Amino acid sequence: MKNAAIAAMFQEIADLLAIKGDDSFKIMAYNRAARSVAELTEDIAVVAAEDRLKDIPGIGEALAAKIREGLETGTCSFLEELRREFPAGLLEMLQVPGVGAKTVARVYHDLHIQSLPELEAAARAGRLEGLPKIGPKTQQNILEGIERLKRSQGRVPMWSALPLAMSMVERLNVLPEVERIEVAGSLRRWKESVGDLDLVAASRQADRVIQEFTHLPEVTKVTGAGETKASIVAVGGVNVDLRVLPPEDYFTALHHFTGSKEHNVRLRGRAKQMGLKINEYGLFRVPGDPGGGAAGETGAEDSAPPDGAAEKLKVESEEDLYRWLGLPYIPPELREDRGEVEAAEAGRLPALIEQKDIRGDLHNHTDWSDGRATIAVMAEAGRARGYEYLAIADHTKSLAFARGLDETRLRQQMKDIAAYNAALADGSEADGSEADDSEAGNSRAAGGLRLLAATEVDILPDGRLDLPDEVLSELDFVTASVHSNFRQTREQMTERVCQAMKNPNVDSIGHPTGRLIGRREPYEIDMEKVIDGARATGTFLEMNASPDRLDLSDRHAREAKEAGVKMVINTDAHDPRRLDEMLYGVHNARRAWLELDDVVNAHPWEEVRRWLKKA
Ligand code: DGT
Ligand code: CA
Ligand code: CA
Ligand code: ZN
Repeated sequence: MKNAAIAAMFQEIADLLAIKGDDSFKIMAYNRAARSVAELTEDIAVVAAEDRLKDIPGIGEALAAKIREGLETGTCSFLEELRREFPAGLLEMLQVPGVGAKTVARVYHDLHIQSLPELEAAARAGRLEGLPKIGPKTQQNILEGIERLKRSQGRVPMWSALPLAMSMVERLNVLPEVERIEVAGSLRRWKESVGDLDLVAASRQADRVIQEFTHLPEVTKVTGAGETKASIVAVGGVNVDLRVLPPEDYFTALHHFTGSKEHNVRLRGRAKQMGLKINEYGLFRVPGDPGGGAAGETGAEDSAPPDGAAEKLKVESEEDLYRWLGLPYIPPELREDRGEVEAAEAGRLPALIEQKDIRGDLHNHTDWSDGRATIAVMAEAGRARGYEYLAIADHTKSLAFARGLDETRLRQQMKDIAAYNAALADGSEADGSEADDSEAGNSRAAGGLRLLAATEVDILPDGRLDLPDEVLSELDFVTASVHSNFRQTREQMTERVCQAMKNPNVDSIGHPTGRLIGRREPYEIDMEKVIDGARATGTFLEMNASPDRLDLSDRHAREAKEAGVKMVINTDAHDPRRLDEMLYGVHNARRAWLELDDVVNAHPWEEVRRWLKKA
């Protein structure tokens, strides 16, 4: 029973309370606790043992007690009581995109529907549309949601798989029998969602490693355990495969199981033409068989260990493997067969953006709107990460539930920001050199963090902005985003965003498609037109780094790059810790082939300023 299990416990409580129609603040508190615990980088059992549970954001005495109960007993009595009130199938219905607690409560009370299959049957039979607030359109949306759920079933968002993978790797890595261990598969390629986790280990005692693996605390079920590989189901229902190899085979196996399958197929074809053979067992020179055979053209799988005639080549790193194939190293994020092999052959692989290149974050919230921290706390967090600049970009007034700022409050905030910058300039000892807990860019030359006066202005349904141009023109940086009327037609939504980009004060479009990975589809929008519009108007597009958004997606960002549009990688952080999500944004940008020149906030602010339309 560890972090993920405690988080799942709180999430289930929140969901059940919502179905029950309980107090919304209470529900929010459990939701927040679930998220906080899931994001915790420390082992929660350690935090509990050291009596530090209440340091976790959103955890007070009552929730701390439930965590302790969960750690001791594997559940908590409050959850067990709630579970007894409702059939288990109700939670399953909540997984359907677009189906919330209110709908579940209604179909349960009015139609006695208790499971997802029953919900689907009722919707198909048209039995939902008579219910209050459910018309034929809602019923249709529910059916589409069920279809979507079925399609995505089994895949989990990358951000929820990553901590699980890291924790398993850490636990196995301390074993004396384990010489190396790494995450492979789609997670190593930083894909936004993953089907299962693939771990690869080097050891001369595979049986010991398999034994430990199948007994990790994260394991809920062992689905297979052989001499060199094992599969388990982990908390949260994620499948994890482990392969253990002797050290001399480690890198070819790591490469093989990193994939993608399509990338591997391309490499196998190339190997074949060079008289080599590559598979999960290693890299071999095949005597007297240069370029022959059908597999050379198709790259078809040939995974049997080669016969004794083949000479096994020494591969001591992935670089070695690519070198044997006459190629420079191709980073995992590029291994999708999207032209990377051709680019490598031609010596034109992109020099991918790196986290250390990032100089600032241009979209962050504070407690002036729906953020959790003050301007000063966010500024300190930015400074600790070695940033040169940080934009305070709160919501605007039409987002009333987020306490969006009107003109008057925004002007007050601008004064506060100016005062912060002035104070910093006075006491200029407060430079970046104390950046202790920063992973990114702490090697950067000292110099105070500059706060930028910014906003995330709402794009209204008709394409106008939520604040007058007069005040927007006074800001350092303006991100414009859609937060309402997601169900407009494709034409309306495209026109809405293109209209906003024509405004000379709009520097960037925030989270351009509005998707939430695994939870909300992108709104209908013609990204090709948006990209054209961005180029024509000189507007940047955001690559929102929040791992449940990653919006633009890698594909759209690559298209934008090819069209000559610059992108901004922003965390959209609502609390200081979430500034660390820059990591996800950078890897997503790498999947989009982005280089230094493509990324606005990889440049000094003075340079960025010259790229703005109003410059
Ligand atoms: P996922 O799990 O769906 O997110 O995606 P991956 O890429 O992790 O796929 P997975 O777990 O099925 O396999 C891991 C890697 O193993 C994959 O990227 C390449 C390699 N692999 C798996 N099956 C095959 C195969 O049939 N042929 C080849 N060449 N490689 C394979
Ligand atoms: Ca996988
Ligand atoms: Ca797998
Ligand atoms: Zn937003």
